[in-house]
Amino acid sequence: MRSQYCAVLFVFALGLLTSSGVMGETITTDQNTTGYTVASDDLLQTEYGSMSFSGNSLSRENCDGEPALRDGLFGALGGRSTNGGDTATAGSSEDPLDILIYTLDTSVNTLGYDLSGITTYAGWDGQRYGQKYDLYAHQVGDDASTFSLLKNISYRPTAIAGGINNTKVAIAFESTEATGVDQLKFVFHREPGYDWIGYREIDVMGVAIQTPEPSTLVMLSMGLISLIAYAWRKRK
Ligand SMILES: [Ca+2]
Ligand SMILES: [Ca+2]
Repeated sequence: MRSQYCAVLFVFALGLLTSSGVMGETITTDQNTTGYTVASDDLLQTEYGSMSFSGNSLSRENCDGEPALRDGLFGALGGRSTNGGDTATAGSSEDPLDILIYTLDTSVNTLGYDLSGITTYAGWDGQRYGQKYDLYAHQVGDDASTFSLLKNISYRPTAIAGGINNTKVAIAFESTEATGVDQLKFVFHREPGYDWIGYREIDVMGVAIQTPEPSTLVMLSMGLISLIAYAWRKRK
């Protein structure tokens, strides 16, 4: 009896922790001078629908602009176009802010996607290697303007001397944090003294929410009806 009581208390405590957000997303950061291998099979590439951008520019210094963020390449070290970088510059100004919205394809996966994580990469031959943005998600069925804040990212370690600096920010979500998602919004910020940052890739990891097959639904309903009938007969 005592162990049952403890088990109930444990489950209750776990529920409280989860609902208060204590078990929220985890952030891992990394910095190097050698570059990163990025994903080419993430949702932003396999389930890309469309994108919209408002703000200043994602192609300062003749950089490649938005397509660089979902092409599966980190690109040559150095970032700016003259170095052969694969780069979108973002955070040009705070007025107006650079805002990028990605819409995932929900023509087949109508219930949206459960996200497990988002990883962003930056790199430059000077000081524009840090990352600073706010990440929001929109869920299937919500009003067009309803986005919920997932995370504020601000990561700019001291430069590794003598090297071309690159950074990686990996956000891992709990299973219920980013569910039924069909749009992601990135609001980019500048860093003091550096009006834009050289982003290289945005990898969005997750799975499509499966719509139950009609036959599965019928079988489930029949099973449920049988159970209710059995319970009812037993009571009598
Ligand atoms: Ca990718
Ligand atoms: Ca890229």
